[in-house]
Amino acid sequence: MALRAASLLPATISVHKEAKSNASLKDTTLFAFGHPLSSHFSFPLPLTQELRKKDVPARIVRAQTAATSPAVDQAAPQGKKTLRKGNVVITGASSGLGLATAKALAETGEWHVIMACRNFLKAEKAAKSIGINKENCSVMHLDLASLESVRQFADNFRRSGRPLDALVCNAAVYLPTAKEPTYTAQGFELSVGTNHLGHFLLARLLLDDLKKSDYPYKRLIIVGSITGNTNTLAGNVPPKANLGDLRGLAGGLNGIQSSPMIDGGDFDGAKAYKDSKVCNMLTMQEFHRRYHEETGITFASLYPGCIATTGLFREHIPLFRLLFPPFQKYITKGYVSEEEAGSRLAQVVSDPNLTKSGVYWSWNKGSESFENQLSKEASDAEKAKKLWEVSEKLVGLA
Ligand code: LMG
Ligand code: NDP
Ligand code: PMR
Repeated sequence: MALRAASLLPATISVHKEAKSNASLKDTTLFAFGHPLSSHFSFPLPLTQELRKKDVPARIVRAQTAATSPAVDQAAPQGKKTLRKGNVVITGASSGLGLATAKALAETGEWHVIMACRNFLKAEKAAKSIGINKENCSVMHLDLASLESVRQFADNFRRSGRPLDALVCNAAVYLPTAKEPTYTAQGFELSVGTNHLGHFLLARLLLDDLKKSDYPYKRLIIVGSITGNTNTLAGNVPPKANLGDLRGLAGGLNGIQSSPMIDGGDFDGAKAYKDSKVCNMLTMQEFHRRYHEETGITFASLYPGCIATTGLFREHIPLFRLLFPPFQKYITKGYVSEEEAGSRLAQVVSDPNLTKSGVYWSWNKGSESFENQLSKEASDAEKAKKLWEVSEKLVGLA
């Protein structure tokens, strides 16, 4: 119900309905329904704020002013040139990593975060409870398990008139205990349908918006994972990711004419999730090969660490949910808090130094980010191309 009601709500609403003043209300009234999308340059930019430097987490490197960029607000006080607020869309920002990243970026005062969520009210409440400033955030409805909803989101976003400077494909579902597959609105197995195909369409539709951005750096980040990489211990815990020759995907993943699994095998929810993460990492690289040079957009993926406490494990058995965090904390030492993982992803979005494209970032405990090696399959350029072409057909782009 909440979901249906949410989809009827305006495309952009500031987090707290009672908001009365300042940028968020202004953004809403100015940018909401049917605002003609003209040039970004003539569009009223989100307000430049006095930046609260002391609140910025140490790991998020502050954006530098680019004196000649049209994204620089020339009218800043005392002749200081200040970068305008960036606009970042984060999918699945209603919990876990997405929410923590939204908070990390919003509290710099340099970003307006558009939380793209399937449960509008949950997202609003989450933003409020974690203390995200209402001026720096809005919620828009997006259900990645429906291609119609993805298209609607892209239209609504465009109508909001905001430039798009960064897109973070973060949302995911993990169904390790499901005995039978479940499906998206278009009949794709739910994990690959949501985590890969929904994001694939979203990113393709919003690519033009990213291209148009006048921000000094623009990025498309797709969250990956260690568990999709079979060159690691974690990636070797069965069932292992394996896309095979994509025959199940090519058949539509619908469990009727084709298998619900990408490789054509029997349904396994944990494998479907890991396969979807391989798709995420391959898609990022294929975007890079096709568009980086032409557009200057940075395409990147990352493994944020094992955030063993998030909602991702909600479908797992209670014993797993109880033991998994201490196992990761004390045995593998791969555990990170939601806050730490959020600051890592925020860094990939906003650090002016992380402009390298086609990269999969990782972190060692307490260290800087480093460029990590993907598994053979997750870096297979032929497979990435085939995945792109098959996915295009499934989402109606080819
Ligand atoms: C698959 O099984 C299912 O087939 C699939 O359907 C889906 O559910 C999928 O990924 C989800 O799992 C994977 C299965 C095979 O893995 C397991 O069964 C692992 C068991 C559960 C692991 C959860 C972590 C909880 C560990 C408990 C430890 C808690 C201790 C915390 C204490 C803190 C102390 C201060 O997996 C395998 O086949 C594993 C193969 C690799 C084995 C490598 C073994 C390395 C040993 C590492 C340490 C293991 C620790 C266990 C300690 C137990 C002590 C009680
Ligand atoms: P959570 O379950 O906490 O967050 C997932 C988010 O995705 C939620 O906001 C959820 O919405 C949203 N979502 C799910 N389905 C849809 C849909 N159909 N449409 C829109 N949004 C949807 O998990 P995490 O924060 O852990 O996961 C975030 C990302 O991090 C994922 O890409 C995951 O693969 C990745 N990751 C996580 C790791 C971990 O250890 N947790 C490790 C490595 C990578 P709702 O709140 O409504 O359920
Ligand atoms: Mg894994 C050695 C390190 C390590 C790391 C970093 C992870 C991350 N895991 C590691 C090891 C192990 N795990 C080992 C040795 C085992 C067997 C005991 C193990 C088991 C295990 C299970 C059953 N691990 C899991 C599960 C899950 O259900 C999680 C999963 O696969 O979700 C797809 C998971 C994870 N281990 C991780 C990470 C990051 C996850 C979950 C999240 C993800 O990839 O998105």
